[in-house]
Amino acid sequence: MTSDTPRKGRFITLEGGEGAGKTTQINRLKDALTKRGFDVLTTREPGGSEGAEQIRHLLVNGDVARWDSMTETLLHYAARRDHVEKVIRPALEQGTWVISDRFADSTMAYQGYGHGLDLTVINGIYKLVLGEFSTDLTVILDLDTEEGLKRANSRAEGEDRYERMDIEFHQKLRQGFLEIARTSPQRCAVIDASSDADTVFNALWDVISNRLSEV
Ligand code: Z5A
Repeated sequence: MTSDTPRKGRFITLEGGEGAGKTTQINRLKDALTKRGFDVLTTREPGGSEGAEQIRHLLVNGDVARWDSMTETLLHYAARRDHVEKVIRPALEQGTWVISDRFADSTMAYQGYGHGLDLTVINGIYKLVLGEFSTDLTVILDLDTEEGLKRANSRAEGEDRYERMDIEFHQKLRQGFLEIARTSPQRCAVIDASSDADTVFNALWDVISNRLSEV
């Protein structure tokens, strides 16, 4: 890359079960990267663009059994396509670092490992919708399922359709995230999220600075 080539942004995602602390850590990470001179955009899924936020409303509210796993996956991918094309890709092209609270690994964990939709079908939808687009780094915050639900319930927000799913479902998706990390070690890192927020952030920062050479 010559000095005239615009610097491309990096795409980082945080993943994990309910209440793992993603939002808390993303805010800290944004501050730390901004202090080092990076332009940082934080966003979330489902949502992150105007259209995707409208689809989010259909996904996080209402009856637990409102969608079958295929319909739910297609809704997440419709939202994701809009989010990537309207927000994430343009920001990366401007050199902005984008940090998203959840992305495609959540579909694999929740709709695949959790709800049992065939993993190869989900991979096929990914390729169809996003092609070769991928994260530069995905950090999975791993936390005991019951502790995560306790933390999430303490917020009482209302967008709780997933939180109301049974404990076995949440345990399956926790194992799903660990399996994703095991099969994609170059792209993913797992952090123990059970400690206090400062300790978790120190572990997150170690991963960011070890894996991304610009930091
Ligand atoms: N979903 C899906 O099924 N498929 C998909 O493809 C995608 C998503 C993209 C969106 O919810 C739902 O959509 C999600 C999966 C599904 N399931 N749910 N619910 P969301 O993203 O809006 O909600 P969430 O992912 O569960 O986020 P959350 O509950 O907001 O959790 P969090 O961001 O990981 O945690 P937090 O808000 O930072 O912290 C939660 C509480 O714990 C809060 O009171 C903190 O102050 C506290 N906290 C944070 N860190 C700590 C530590 N270290 N110790 C103690 N307490 C802490």
